[in-house]
Amino acid sequence: QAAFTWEDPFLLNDQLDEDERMLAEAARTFAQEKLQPRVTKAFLEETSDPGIFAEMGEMGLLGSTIPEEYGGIGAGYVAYGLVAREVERVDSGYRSMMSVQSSLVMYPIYAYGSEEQRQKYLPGLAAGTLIGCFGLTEAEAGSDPGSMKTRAEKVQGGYRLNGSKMWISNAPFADVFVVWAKSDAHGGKIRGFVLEKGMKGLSAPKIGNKLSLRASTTGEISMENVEVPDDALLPNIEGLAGPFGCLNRARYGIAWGVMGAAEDCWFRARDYGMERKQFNRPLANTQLFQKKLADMQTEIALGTQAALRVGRLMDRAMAAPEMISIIKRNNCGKALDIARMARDMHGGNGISAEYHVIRHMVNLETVNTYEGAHDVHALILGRAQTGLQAFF
Ligand code: TGC
Ligand code: FAD
Repeated sequence: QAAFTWEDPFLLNDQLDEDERMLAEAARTFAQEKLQPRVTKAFLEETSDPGIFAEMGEMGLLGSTIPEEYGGIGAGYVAYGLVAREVERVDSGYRSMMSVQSSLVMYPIYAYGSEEQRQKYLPGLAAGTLIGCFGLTEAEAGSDPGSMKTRAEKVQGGYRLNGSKMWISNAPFADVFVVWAKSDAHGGKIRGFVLEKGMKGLSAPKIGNKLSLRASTTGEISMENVEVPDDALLPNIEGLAGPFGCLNRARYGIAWGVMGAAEDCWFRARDYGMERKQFNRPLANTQLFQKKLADMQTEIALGTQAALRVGRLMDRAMAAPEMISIIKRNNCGKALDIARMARDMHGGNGISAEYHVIRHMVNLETVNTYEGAHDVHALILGRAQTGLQAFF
């Protein structure tokens, strides 16, 4: 009879190659030794240390899929997903910092940028000496980014940008801003521009009082007649396919990341139930407690297996965006259920920062919403099955 490894029911680790295992192990050690000890304070004080980018860069965790000539490590998408899982095992906010930099800033510069743009920005972003942000969402254009109001107008030698972006991760301390705007010189089509901190008319105030994702800094981007040169335009993409091409990668990483947060909740709930006694026996010695552990184990085993499958397809350029919608939507929803369950299983202690599960729970509310809300991914999947557009 084959042995059963309860923490890794389908032997996921066995399905990885040596390089993937080594990178995941290095990411886990980094996350547990360098990030875990400071997360509670960062979350409670609603601050993130920008120095974390350089630490991640040194470990090769930023833009890991980008080729080495631009500062990446040329890793595959399974490896990228495994890193997201390890970082989010500590906190969704730290994974957010990493995935915005990797998938939403480095990827578009690499995939849609000129050779000069790649050389100028990618090595610094990979090292974490430059910090990036991605401006798509506006106050009145969230799930429907096609209705954005930000405009780029052609001027002599460049473009003038006006508009504002809302809910932008990393913006308050970003050096490099990938911003999406409708460009009059391109028939009103959406185009990407690379802006830099310090440009006249550009500011990025912090959004305070968040009760979720507090260890990641979020801001607005305000652009008042910001003039950029012609070479700030990302030359090789137009339309919503530009931002969505980046989002495919980030959403895929989230599908892995939230499984890391869910695993942390599951393991903590199990450990708590083994120790905590009520009615003269450990909580883990009750049927209801064990049923919850079984539900957690099952959803995590299925969710990580699905993420691995999509990752393998991404590495062969065979992953359709709808596959990514399935895993982003389902893994976020299940991780949120698991975190809520773990919070309940910890009783009163479950509301304390010391036990970590409520932090994961409130973080996952954001992760379930950003990069395509849970119901928006349902509509993407409904459209793919029926051919009927139900967004409007
Ligand atoms: P639709 O008509 O469906 O498509 C318009 C154009 O875009 C193309 N396209 C895609 N291309 C590549 N990958 C995808 N996943 C794509 N989805 C669509 C499509 O082919 C078409 O191209 P073309 O050339 O024919 O024009 O667009 P729609 O306006 O009907 O939008 C539908 C909808 C709801 C699916 C879409 O707008 C959507 O996904 N909304 C969610 C918005 C979202 O995800 N925002 C994320 C903001 S960034 C963020 O949250 C970062 S948080 C990160 C962190 O901190 O970790
Ligand atoms: P809305 O679009 O107003 O949606 C509200 C609710 O209505 C949701 O439940 C949604 O599912 C539902 N809904 C919407 N349309 C429909 C429909 N047609 N049918 C049925 N239900 C519908 N954006 C960036 O560009 N860059 C970033 O770095 C970034 N970071 C973020 C960080 C944080 C902490 C947060 C909270 C958000 C971030 N976002 C970022 C923005 C995020 O992507 C948006 O919040 C998200 O896309 C949802 O948009 P919205 O908030 O405007 O909600």
